[in-house]
Amino acid sequence: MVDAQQTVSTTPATVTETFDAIVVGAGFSGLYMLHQLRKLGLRSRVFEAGSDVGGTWYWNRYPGARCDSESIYYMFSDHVSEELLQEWSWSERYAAQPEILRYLQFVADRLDLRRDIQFNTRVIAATYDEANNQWLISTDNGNQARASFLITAVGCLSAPNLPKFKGLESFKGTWYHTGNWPHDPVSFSGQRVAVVGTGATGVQVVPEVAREAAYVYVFQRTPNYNIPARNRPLDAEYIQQIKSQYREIWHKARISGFGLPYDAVNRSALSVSPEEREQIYWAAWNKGGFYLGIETFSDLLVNKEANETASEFIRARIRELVYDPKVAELLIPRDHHFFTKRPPLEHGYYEAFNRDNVTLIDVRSTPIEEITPQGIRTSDTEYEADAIIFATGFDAMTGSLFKMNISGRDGITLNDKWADGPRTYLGLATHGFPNMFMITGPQSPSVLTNMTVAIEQHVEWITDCINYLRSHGVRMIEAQAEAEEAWVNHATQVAEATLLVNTPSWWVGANIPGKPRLLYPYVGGLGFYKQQCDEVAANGYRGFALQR
Ligand code: NA7
Repeated sequence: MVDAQQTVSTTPATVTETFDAIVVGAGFSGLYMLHQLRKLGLRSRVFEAGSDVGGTWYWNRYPGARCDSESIYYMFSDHVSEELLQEWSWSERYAAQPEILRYLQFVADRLDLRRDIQFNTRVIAATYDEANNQWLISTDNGNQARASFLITAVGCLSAPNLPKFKGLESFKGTWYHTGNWPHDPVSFSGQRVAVVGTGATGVQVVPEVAREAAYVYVFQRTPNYNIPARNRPLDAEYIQQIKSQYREIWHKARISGFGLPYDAVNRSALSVSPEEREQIYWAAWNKGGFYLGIETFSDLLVNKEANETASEFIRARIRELVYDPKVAELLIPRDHHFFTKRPPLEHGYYEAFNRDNVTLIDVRSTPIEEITPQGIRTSDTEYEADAIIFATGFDAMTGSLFKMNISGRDGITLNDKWADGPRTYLGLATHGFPNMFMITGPQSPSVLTNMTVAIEQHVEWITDCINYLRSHGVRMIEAQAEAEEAWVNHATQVAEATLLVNTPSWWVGANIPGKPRLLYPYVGGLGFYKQQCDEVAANGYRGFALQR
């Protein structure tokens, strides 16, 4: 493998440099987009803030960081490269961050992508220059570049959210945000560590740090329905079997609701006897992972009574797993339904609370009042800590787009246009911002799916679209206001038919003060969504204005 540092492109873009396309971000989406643009013969440049490829897997290096999608499905498919698909073998059912990062480095090297990626370069402004029908991109190293197309590949969870805690600057220890973890090794050996946040990230951090640190305080505001991941090493025989079935696997994943080749069911949780229901839940629980939400019953996300049966099942498991009944009760969610917030997958999370060196603090009843030089003070106690880990999530879906200061036609900024919530056509484009595409933008399935499958679908749609524009002599494409309005209404209607909109979560923007409340990802299912995108393309890009 080629050394990343040696191959980092050292030629910065200059104001005179013009590309056919500029892609922002070098994670899964940016890498595949670049590969596809090259195949079309476009001169492209990727700007990446990190010093290497990886995106999410470059930044999230915290202890215990792993993907919650099964590794064999969380990778580039045969569409990208049959050869790489057959060559790469995962070591575990859920790959840990270092392995996923190695995989993305492997892909970047083998597809020779690095020479068109400018690392250590953050886009600070992107302005549509109407006179020239070009995007003008400014970066934090003072350079500018122009391009006909702007494609954002910035990820959905890439703007870390650090809540404003009074007194943080006075803290004498070291503090970290999981989404911006240091590259040098961090040791918590012998330390007292405070972990704030118990979402998918905090749930991964706690058992890992508990094994190493002298003491761990877990500050929980809202308990989650954590599902056992049941991670395991993957043996060569199993990997071989999967590799021989990939064609069918990817097909099934692409037409599925969640981008996973699981067997969708069509039965209500209320249509079977309590005994049968229990059996079905147990089978999924023992299998581990998202099967509990996907392969059990089809009405868990739309029917409260049906959902309550799954919620109760998990509550009973928490009572069994956690020895101290008082702690177990604190860990049991009651204020929302299962899967109406992203359920974390856990790797010994509940068992961690049976250890002598772990204490759960319920900050709902005793809120964090301030960070002190010694630690964290809640309304009733001061907890002394040598380190604080903030696992407090992200300004999801729109946070990173807003940070780029994008302005479209007539100087309208994306931030202003979306002040009351994102308005997109298919989550791919937005009116007033010609020749700009968003990979896994808001109002596309994105975070409600296995991301790599959603990413491939978007990248391929954008590639086909650009190819069409070039072969039909179209210089400019722009989502029409009416088509956008119809898509926003459709996405809203589908969302409102589910229980997701009523639970405060990052899916609905509830974790960021002042953020408009709506379901940011599209919940109509990936397969159905893909059909709609394909129909738009087949009808000459219906809903888009094309200018020759
Ligand atoms: P999440 O899921 O947004 O979790 C953040 C956690 O931090 C959650 O438990 C929050 O409690 C907690 N939080 C946030 N602000 C505070 C304050 N001010 N005080 C106490 N606790 C707070 O982010 P993750 O990084 O865990 O996961 C993001 C996604 O990454 C995940 O869903 C996967 O898709 C991968 P709350 O629930 O808001 O009460």
